[in-house]
Amino acid sequence: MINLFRFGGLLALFLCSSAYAGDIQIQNAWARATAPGQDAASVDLTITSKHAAALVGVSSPAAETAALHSMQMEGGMMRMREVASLDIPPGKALNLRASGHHLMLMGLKEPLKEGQTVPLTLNFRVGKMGMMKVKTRARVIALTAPAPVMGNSGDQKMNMKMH
Ligand SMILES: [Cu+2]
Repeated sequence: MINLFRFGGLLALFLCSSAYAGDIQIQNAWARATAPGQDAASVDLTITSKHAAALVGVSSPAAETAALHSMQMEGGMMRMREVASLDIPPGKALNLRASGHHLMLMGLKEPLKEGQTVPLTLNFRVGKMGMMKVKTRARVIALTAPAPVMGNSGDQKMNMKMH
């Protein structure tokens, strides 16, 4: 039995050995402060992955549950629904909001206040290399603030990678 367990451990290590934490970058994660009585919040962020990957899960100690949502207009109403995974193309910055997605935090343990940060753990499946967890923090902006956009330097980087 002990030998079997050991073999399993080595195998897992081998499968993960070609993906590194720095291969997936999360930038500009933010959420709005919650209004009184609001116990859910949506989070936007930008993901850049060196390898083809898929975002397959999210969690936060600040909320009972967290999920990846898509937003679509249906019959004149904006509807959101949970999606199981989101493909991240290699080497391109993918902004959740621009792609019609957001992370949804549900059952917030405390209201979100401007200036706080919210810890998030994103789970990715990276090609055949297995699962990878990436931690980030979303900054909380004022309820009425406009959506932050990537700075000029970030945009230039994005363009260079796309050509
Ligand atoms: Cu949502």
